[in-house]
Amino acid sequence: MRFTTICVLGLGYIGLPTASTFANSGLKVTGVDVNQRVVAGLRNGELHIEEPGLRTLVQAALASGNLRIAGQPEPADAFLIAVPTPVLPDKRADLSAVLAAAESIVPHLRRTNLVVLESTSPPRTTVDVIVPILERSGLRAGADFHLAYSPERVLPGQILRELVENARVIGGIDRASAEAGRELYAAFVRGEIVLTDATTAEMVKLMENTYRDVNIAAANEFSRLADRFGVDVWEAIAIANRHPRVDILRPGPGVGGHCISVDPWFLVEAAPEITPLIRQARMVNDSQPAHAVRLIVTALGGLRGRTIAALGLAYKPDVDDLRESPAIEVARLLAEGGARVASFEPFALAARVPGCTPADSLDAALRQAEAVVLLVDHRAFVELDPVSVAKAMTGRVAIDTRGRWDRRRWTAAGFEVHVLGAGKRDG
Ligand code: SAJ
Repeated sequence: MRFTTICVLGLGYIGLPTASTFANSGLKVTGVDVNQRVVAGLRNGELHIEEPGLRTLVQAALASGNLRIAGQPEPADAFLIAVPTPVLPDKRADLSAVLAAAESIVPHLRRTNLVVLESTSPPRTTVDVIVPILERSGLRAGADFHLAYSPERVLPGQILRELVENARVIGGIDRASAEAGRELYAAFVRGEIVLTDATTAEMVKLMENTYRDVNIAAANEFSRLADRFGVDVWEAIAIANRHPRVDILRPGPGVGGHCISVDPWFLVEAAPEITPLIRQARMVNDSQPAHAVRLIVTALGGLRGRTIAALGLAYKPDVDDLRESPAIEVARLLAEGGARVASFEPFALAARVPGCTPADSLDAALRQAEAVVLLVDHRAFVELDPVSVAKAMTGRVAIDTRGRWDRRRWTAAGFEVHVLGAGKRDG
């Protein structure tokens, strides 16, 4: 094995599980983070992020002696950059963490090293941005050291399994770099390892998340059309999806998380004049919280003084992640419109939304409520018993922005039920 030591820069949702998995596969890993609180916490076995199974994985890696946590990089056979690339308020990619990480490697770079960028990045970042930085070492990319781009593609909530089982794309700046990447990741990847060039690998990552965003935007627009034309979008999608070449995703209150709601902007920024569809899809999904609020306004005949229990604030089911969450935006808009909103997020009880009162239990959220709104389809919310919910509330209005509640059961329990995209009334 050519790689025995590896330095992982960035110990977040991707870097930490990746560093720990390499360590548990027998490599000597230095996990680096610039945040001193993260470094201090991890040295004591304390995690700053939530992901099923991650604590056990990290503790095993630390206990084995193969994972060391540090504040700066050290010489190693391979360097892996897994730092965040958020978007700025004007939707341009913020590459500052990637640049800083690459610069921090320069003093330690040696002949035959491999450097891998994993952070989601605009097309050509590896060849146009990373190469010149690393060549400040005096070494030549390709001739002296290997360089590759390998996107992470794991689903939050299932990171540990997907890290190992998913197909892994490795794009080298040349064939030898891609081959070196394959040798490194073969330490733990069980899925297929596909080799390509660096810019193709960057595009693959952005295309995957953009495809999903555009598909959800179509579903969201279908939900608006269904509301307009008296059609139940859920029934219509279920029927359309029986077509062998159609697979429409689910409408909802919008698209959140730090991936799908962010990555398409990298393509729009890189080539605005040829990406009108991608930009428009982003705008449809970003305006969907306001559409959900319109549904609620119609259902309640206005917002001022109405008491609403908002169920869920996370960006998707059964995670604690609140980043870019459309549920938060809906709750905020309801409060801004004058409603008295009790918000309840069982996975993040400390979550706060401007203008809303956080509830520490479902009962506390429902107590004063005339309306209950499903914003996140956490399993516990989907499985709620409408009869018990009715007993806990003062009113009988149920609004489902996720298309998950059984209308007949909720109606039978005495609720007036409104579902996003269900323009058609029962019958
Ligand atoms: N959503 C809908 N309707 C749907 C599916 C999702 O409204 O039918 C919403 C969700 O509620 C959520 C958002 O979209 O707000 C994104 O959720 P998600 O589960 O689709 O995706 P992420 O952001 O958690 O993870 C994605 C994944 N990408 C793809 O499935 C193509 C994951 O594999 C990537 O690794 C991850 O982005 C990433 O890090 O880029």
